[in-house]
Amino acid sequence: MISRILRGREPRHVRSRARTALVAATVGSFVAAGLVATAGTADAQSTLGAAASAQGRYFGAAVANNRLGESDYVNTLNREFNSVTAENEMKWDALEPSRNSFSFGSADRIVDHARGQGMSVRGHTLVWHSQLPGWVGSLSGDQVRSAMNNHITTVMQHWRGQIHSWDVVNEAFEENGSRRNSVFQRELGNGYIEEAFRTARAADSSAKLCYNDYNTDGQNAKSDAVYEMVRDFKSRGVPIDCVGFQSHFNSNSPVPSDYRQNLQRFAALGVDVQITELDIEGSGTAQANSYRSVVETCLAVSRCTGITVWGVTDKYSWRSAGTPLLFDGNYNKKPAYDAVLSALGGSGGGNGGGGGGGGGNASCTVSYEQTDRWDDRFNGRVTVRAGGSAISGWSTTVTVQSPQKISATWNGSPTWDSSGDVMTMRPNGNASISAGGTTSFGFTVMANGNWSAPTLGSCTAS
Ligand code: G2I
Repeated sequence: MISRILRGREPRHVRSRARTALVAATVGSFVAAGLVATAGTADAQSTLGAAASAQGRYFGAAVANNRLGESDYVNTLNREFNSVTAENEMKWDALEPSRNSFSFGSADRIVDHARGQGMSVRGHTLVWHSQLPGWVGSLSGDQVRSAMNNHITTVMQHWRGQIHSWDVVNEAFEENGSRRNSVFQRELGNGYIEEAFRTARAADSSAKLCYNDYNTDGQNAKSDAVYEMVRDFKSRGVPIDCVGFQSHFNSNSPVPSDYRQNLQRFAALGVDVQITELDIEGSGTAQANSYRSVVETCLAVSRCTGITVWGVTDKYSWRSAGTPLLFDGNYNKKPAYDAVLSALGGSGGGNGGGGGGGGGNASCTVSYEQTDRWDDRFNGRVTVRAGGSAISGWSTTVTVQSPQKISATWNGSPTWDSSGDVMTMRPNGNASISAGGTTSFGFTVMANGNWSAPTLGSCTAS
């Protein structure tokens, strides 16, 4: 039954074979890589990611590659979040500083870190007027078209199957709802956004494709223009899966009173909505209340699939002076953190700790994502996350639907029920997990015509 025992990720040659098969296969209903099934414990969750996961959402942070060497930064990231966005490393100037010469190193480090932790990744961003290298601005006409399509294709194929959602086009509208005067708009006209989305779908059919913007959180001329574009795309079959609402708030631009209605009207068009760059300037109770209302808004909209805050700690925020994030400069949890955790249904934070959250009994949660797909089988990964206390053992079940068969496993010790459909997985050298920390195991499912995701039982910790 167990034909291969591997540690960690699939080796490179297996991964590239998967990519070849993926291109050859007709996969109209490809399941996006990402968190698709979760199972929690009866206990309230004590980290943002675990609490969001129990609500069927992700909770992410923007991260900077050059902070990943700082232990408090990385420990807080690993403990609390289950999704990441590269704050700058996937922008055009970082990835393609000169024409057709790509440098993926810094962004690869972020993606590898996230995947090693079982976190999903948001890709930010492919087509944007800002952080655009000078050479793009000096192109004209069809040169812009080929540069745009080449950039989208090369970048998306580099991480094919590894990015949950891509911000394909970012900030293309002015406040009055007209199109922003970028090189793309000037040289290619209104059709460039549609072309970018079509190119993106062809490059990685497993990624959700988002349009992302700021000051579109409430209903106004700008969000009306984006709404009309999404409505038009959906009616004509232009591929778009999600709309990102950046949600940078401060006293001049507070959380709008019609936030929920606005997200809901987009969701009603048949797209997911995501809160992609949340930060709220302020402090204390006022800031906590604003954060709480944002979380409640997302939970009230069933297609609001997750929230990303625009940084881990106030000290590295792009608006550092406004202390807009959930952890202060010493990585202490702020009142805003407690408000977010409790709005997500979690508990056990407490001010100022910055440590591992609340104590209590050993607990864990599990989440599943598909990591690869061939024309006859797919690979899945289950991430096991400890609750507020360190654990020294765990087990969970993975149930597949006949005629599916699990043909290989790695990073775990499986046992099987008599039908062969229910696998109970226990540790294989990865029993001990620190509070909020994770491990993962993986497996291959022979689809035999059934491509449904396996279901997970609850996680039992000791
Ligand atoms: O401006 C806030 C965000 C608005 N939505 C799109 C996001 O991509 C954008 O992020 C910010 C980053 O947080 C900043 O870190 O984008 C800025 C650039 O437009 C980023 O700032 C840049 C500085 O301008 C550069 O001088 C610096 O080299 O960050 C770079 C890396 O630290």
